[in-house]
Amino acid sequence: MNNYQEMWRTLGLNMEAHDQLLQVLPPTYHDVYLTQANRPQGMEYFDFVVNEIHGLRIQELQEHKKAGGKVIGAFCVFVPEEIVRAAGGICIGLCSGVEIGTAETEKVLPRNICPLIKSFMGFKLGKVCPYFESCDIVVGETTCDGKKKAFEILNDYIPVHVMETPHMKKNRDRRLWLEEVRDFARVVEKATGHTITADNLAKAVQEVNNKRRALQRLAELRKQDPAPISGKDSLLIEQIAMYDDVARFTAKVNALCDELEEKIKAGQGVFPRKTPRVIVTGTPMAIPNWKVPHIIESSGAVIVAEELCTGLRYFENEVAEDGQTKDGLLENLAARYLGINCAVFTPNTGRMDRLLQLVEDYHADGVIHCALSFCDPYAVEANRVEKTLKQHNIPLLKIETGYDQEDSGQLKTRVEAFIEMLG
Ligand code: BJ8
Repeated sequence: MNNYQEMWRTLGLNMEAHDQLLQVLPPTYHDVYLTQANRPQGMEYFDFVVNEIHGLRIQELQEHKKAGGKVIGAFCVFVPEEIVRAAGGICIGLCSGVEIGTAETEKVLPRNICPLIKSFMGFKLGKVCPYFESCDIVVGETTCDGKKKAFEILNDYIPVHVMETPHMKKNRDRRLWLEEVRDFARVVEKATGHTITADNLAKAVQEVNNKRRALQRLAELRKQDPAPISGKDSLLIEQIAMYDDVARFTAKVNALCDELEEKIKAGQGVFPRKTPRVIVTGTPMAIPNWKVPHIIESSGAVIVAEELCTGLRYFENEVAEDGQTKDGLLENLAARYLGINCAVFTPNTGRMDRLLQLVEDYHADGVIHCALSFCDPYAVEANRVEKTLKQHNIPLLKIETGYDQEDSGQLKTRVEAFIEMLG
């Protein structure tokens, strides 16, 4: 990482704070990831990506920028990355999964606000994220109120384009969302200086669909018992999907799936057969937030699916590839993205139906609902999840937590008791 000091300085990072951040990651990663037994060999690539998290990928972004390319940051899986790709740009998911720059952040945001919002503001104000500092613009959305209002403040520090995401899925909401997608295409064209055409958009749709298909293939393999891969490793892959090079990432996930298919044929897995199987649902778990999955998998269960935006919601629906014109493809994009079951929608019955289906498909023994502290949409919707699962006699554990480790012991006790009950 020392080779990158000059690059980080040029990006204007706060070198002292950045060094501190980089010192925390390796020991945590070692404890959470590298101590797992029977990890597939294909995880080596993803370990390498984490090892180079502020190195090689940032260098690639800088080379892209030197050649005249633009980098666009996003915080939500509603942002259609295909549009950025079509215009020759790179779309990066900005992580927001760690407590950072709290003192600075609390000068502009209330203390008691969702840690994800605090985190992205902390990264920007503290100048510690080379991804953020590589972005030409970032894209916000009007999903929850906290994010929506925080983007007004963020706009003081970096240009922010906000997409109006509807909160219902009626026909008039669909029309509004399509207009937002068309507007976004115009914003991206202006920022990149490249015209989006039917051809470059069709190509981008196909490439991102291929990434989704690789992730779907991985998800499909996790239906097996014994589980061929841990939930923690799967989550890591889903987190990396947000910022890695699309073609390379797709190839690496497919290579990993080839290996897992062989292991399944040989009856091998990472946990013993009949290990209690859990589905995790709730707010996104942005890198490096591995707290709850680590607690679950070190308490005797395996996570078999994530009904999360860092999970199935990101890759489960593809964009229809049959659009003949640019506008036809934009319509297909708008339709696909409005299928995401985020808790900001009312009613959000699609999420309940999906959860029931997942429990059946993945032969899950129980569900853990995990909401970030102060996240009203998910904490309140937990009630609907509870009611739905109860009607079908599916055990549920509800957790609300932040990024700090203070409640880890207490959470572990609750998770262990839940898993024991499942067993
Ligand atoms: S599509 S889940 S990525 S909005 S956790 S900031 S909701 S207070 S992140 Fe999300 Fe898009 Fe929806 Fe997915 Fe607000 Fe809740 Fe915080 Fe949240």
